[in-house]
Amino acid sequence: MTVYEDLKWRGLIQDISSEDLIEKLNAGGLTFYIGTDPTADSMHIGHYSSFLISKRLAKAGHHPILLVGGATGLIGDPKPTSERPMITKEEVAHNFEGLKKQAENIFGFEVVNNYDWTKDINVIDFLRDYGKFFNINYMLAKDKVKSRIETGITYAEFSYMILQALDFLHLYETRGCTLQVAGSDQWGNITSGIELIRKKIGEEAYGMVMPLITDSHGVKFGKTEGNALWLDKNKTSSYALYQFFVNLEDCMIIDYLKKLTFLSKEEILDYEKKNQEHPELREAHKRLAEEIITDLHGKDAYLHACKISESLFSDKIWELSSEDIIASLKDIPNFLVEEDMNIVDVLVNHQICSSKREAREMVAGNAISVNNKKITDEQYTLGKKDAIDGKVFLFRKGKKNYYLGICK
Ligand code: 629
Repeated sequence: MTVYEDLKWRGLIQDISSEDLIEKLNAGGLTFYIGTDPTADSMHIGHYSSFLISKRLAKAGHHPILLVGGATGLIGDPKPTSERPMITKEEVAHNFEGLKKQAENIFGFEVVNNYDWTKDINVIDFLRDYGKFFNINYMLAKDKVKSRIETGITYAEFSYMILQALDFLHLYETRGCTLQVAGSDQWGNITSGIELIRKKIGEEAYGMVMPLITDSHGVKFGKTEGNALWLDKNKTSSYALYQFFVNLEDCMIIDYLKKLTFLSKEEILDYEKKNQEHPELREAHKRLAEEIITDLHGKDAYLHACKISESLFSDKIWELSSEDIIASLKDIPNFLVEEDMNIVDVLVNHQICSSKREAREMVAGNAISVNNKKITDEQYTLGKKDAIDGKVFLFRKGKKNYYLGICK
């Protein structure tokens, strides 16, 4: 398959600005860029799914530039629904450093900062050298702006597309960057840049956008229960990533292998067969987890996450360290447990059960275990001997309710 055919097969192309781009993608040798704004000090799995295109195109012989928007981050790309709160210059600068380091470590490509060339443009020059090329009707027609006319959009966010267009022009003139890539929500910003380059210097530039990866209900990938899946392992553990990947819907897993890994078409079709024949083995899910966690945190981190996942909910939990258990289960309810407490009191004091009666019923009904050991005696006293490393209690109530108790 050609580069373009492979990207199409993986479902990674939603739109291209010109058919001429197809041949150029297949030939290699283009300088392209993809950007992100420093809205937080770590990228999340959504950024990863978009920025992975930089590795794909680099493998195809193109030259990547990654951009972190130290300038655009101060303004805010308008969201379709509402105005972004202004974040401080210090916060943007802090976030910039975090993202720059992450982008370099994960993708290994050059990172540029649009603050470097935007900071020197005064307002008169901005309006004369760039604003003069943007017709208001053109700007109002952009989807993200159009959807905000009713609810209101400030002049700052309205002007954002000019800043991103200015970036593309700057990288075109200084780096021969002829292609910008992004997720589909960036189409309007990218075409603004193509228009500015055409109008100002009479040259043709190109844009390519990918579909935003979602689950089968259209919910953005990684946006589960509000907490983002951060690429920084100190924010989201390898184990938490592992759990996310192995619990993905069967119906989406092959699509995710296409979009998020470098496995070949043959390998992916083989996983499709395995997933159809033995979905319970979750081989496709585990391979997706392996590819991404290895890329992000390294092979050892992946193997460790596997071990924890296999041990945590079985007798093998006693082989894990208390640090591993605490680090892996940051997202479940956790609390400090006094030593030598009656089991019923612990269950009620920490809201595992809503009453002493429920607690006694659960204990008698074989529905309570601590570190994978069933407790059936309501007189039982929980002590350090029951804790992993004398420190950690993993409570399980019923089939799937887990709570983490840490000895005081
Ligand atoms: C200046 C700023 C540029 C080029 C791009 C940018 C950032 C862009 C943006 N991107 C999103 C972000 O920062 O807002 N205006 O969160 C996000 N991007 C990755 C994908 C995306 C996009 O980081 O392109 O489509 C979603 O993953 O929304 O000169």
